[in-house]
Amino acid sequence: MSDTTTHASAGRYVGQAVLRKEDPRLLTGRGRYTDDVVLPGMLHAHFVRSDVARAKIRVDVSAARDADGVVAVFTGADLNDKVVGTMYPSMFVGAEEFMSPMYPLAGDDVRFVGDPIVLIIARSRYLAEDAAEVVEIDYLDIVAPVMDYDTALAGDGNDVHPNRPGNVIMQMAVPMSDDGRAALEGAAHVVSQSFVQHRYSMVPMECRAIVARWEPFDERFDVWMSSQNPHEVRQVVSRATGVPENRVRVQIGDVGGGFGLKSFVGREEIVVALVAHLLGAAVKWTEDRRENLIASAHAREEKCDVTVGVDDDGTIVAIEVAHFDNSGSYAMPGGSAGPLVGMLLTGAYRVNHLGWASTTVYTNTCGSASYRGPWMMETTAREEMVEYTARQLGLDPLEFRRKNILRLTDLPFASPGGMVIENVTPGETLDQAAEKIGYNEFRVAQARATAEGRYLGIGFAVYVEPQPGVAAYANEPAHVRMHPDGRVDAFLGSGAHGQGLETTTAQLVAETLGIDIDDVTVHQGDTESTPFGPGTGGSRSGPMIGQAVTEASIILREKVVAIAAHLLEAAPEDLEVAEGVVSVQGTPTKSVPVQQVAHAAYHQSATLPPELDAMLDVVHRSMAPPTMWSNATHAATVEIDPATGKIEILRFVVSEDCGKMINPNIVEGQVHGGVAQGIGGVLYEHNVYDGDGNPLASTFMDYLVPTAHEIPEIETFHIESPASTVGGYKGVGEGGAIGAPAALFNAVADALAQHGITVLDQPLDPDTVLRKIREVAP
Ligand code: MCN
Repeated sequence: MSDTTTHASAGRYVGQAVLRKEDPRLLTGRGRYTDDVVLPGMLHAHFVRSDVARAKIRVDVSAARDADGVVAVFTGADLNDKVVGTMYPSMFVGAEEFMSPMYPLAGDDVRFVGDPIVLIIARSRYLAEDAAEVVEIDYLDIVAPVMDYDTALAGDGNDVHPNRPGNVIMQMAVPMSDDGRAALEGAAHVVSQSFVQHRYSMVPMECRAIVARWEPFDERFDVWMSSQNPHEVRQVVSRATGVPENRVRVQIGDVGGGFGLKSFVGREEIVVALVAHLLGAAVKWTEDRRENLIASAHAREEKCDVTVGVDDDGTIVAIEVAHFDNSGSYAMPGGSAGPLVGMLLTGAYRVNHLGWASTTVYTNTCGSASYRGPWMMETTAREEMVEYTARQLGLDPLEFRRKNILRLTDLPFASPGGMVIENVTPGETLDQAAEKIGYNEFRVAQARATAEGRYLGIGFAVYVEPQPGVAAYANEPAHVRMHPDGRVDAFLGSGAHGQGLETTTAQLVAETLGIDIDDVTVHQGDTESTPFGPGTGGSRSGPMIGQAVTEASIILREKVVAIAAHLLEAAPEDLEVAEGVVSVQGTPTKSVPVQQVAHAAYHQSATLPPELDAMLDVVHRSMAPPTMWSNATHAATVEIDPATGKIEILRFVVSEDCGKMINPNIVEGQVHGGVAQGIGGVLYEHNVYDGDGNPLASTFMDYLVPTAHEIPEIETFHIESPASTVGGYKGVGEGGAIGAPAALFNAVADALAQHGITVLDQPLDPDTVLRKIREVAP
């Protein structure tokens, strides 16, 4: 269900629910994923991984080297000194000492179950896995792993990495100002509580995968990889192997979901490229599901201790938070969003004082990576705290939010986290979500149900989300080319991972150029033909690719119009382009098809005035504002079965504002996908470990990803307040995963609170919920 009635400005394509161009290919099984790449003589890689979380190791690979079909076997001793430059992502080169250590394979010791120890290269994956059986690994000095914040921060020399003493990856703080401290301490009510979020992960359909081929005689590196960022892959491969960037070509093809996991180049992928270079061969590695669940990357294991000061009239005067992030043994960049959790903690509220501290620790677990809205703990902690505080103070949570929420009239708002929030509609989406979910009616029904011993609850979450416009994200390229037949190619610097950029880009180009959408082909993910770009991440392709493609198309349209003006002997300003024809406004008979203009540009250049720029090829770099914001309110209602602890989601409503929608279908698909991941996170998914550091969820039998059956209908509503970017588009891709967890958690907490039960932790599996219920109603 959706309500997209606010499409006053919808064009022929932009704003329309155009069917996705990529779907016929994907839905008929004709997508081309990395594992589909098969090269002559291609070798296969298999990693032998640690079964122990923390130990010294002694490795004997002699039998494996002699095994059938084995071409080479590498240990850390063979490989770790072969990295020519660095394995770190471009944005962290030079800052390696502040990041997790990064090297190809385990050396003398292992740091988590799944740590890659040996790489076997064989003629087939089966032979490589057979050879793994005869690799001998002795685990010596097995010691208790560091698993949690307290052990990690105990300061007793119990270090996960000897060269990272104290187990702290990152520690930052902006303490409360004196004024803020006075406001907090002087508030009529001060409420403190801790909220935790458990470890869950991205789980793409296609696990990580790479095919790397080094041609020593051509000095050419070809890499096919499942990635969100082809140009970054090229840089990383170049730095790690020493092959110059212009000798490396990266192609990403179709990507079966990235969700942040594929933003950066992982350790195993770099190892495969390194080994392909050393062997002068083509090598393929496709991560299997077990590897993906235990050793690719995890996310979300975080804790926030929050204190809120509230005046008697319900005004929030100050918030203080201590944030802790368990980022495992080898955190990928982005796996620790600590500072952003602190800076964003006041979120969509008119709060003037904030103090925050954030500590990210190493543990003997799988490292973390960015996951759709990597900083979303700020929303989880804040929104759970808002409802908890309301309950403590006897306030209605909706009215408490309304008292403090930012509305259009409050903007721009200089947040105490140091950001300027603008072009957002938190109050407006809150009102819309409350109305659509029928808040008042639900409260009446809930009171009746509670009296009957039923467990009904309603919860909200409101967030504002920044889209980055700094560092590598400060600009975005677009290359638009019109061919002699009038058809157009658009080349993007990004690498789509499933979010529909082929369609939305074609919509923008066709709309701006006034041509048919079927005459536009979008190219991305090949470093040889596309302009350098920062890849897909941070929900910025709506605003930034949207802007870049529109600007490039405007420049191209101006060229087309200038040539048409010459052909029609008219003034350019009198011309318009629509439906593939350039015509004089008001005199449609005086016209020339775009195709004829393009033909003239290429084939009649001698007859065109020399000052006319007839090169129908526009390479454009578009500058981003420092930050762009989008926002949404999520609302959920649930009923809990007190006999089993099972949670049924009755309704899930999203009121979102991603500015003007390029494609409402795609926007809603993005919201639905993110919400499904949020629901999975709260109710089903858990990368759980035992106390010895053994991962207990290593198959889909134990790691429960929700299916369509578990996901309710998601009712999506829109408010379209434009951004300051050209086109006014704002990001939407991550929002579902940011807002859904807290809204669902709050609904469950509300249902339990009606019966005097408090819940503060996730996951909310039936066992946990039932135990809570039995504590008060045995
Ligand atoms: N869009 C639109 N109108 C807007 C804004 C966006 O039509 N006003 C469209 C865009 O053109 C794009 C899609 O919506 O096709 C998402 O755009 P945007 O919000 O800008 O997000 P990105 O394209 O930058 O995608 C990144 C974001 C992130 S960070 C993750 S992680 C993510 C995601 O979106 N992972 C995904 N969506 C995913 N969707 C799929 N299918 N698979 C993933 O791995």
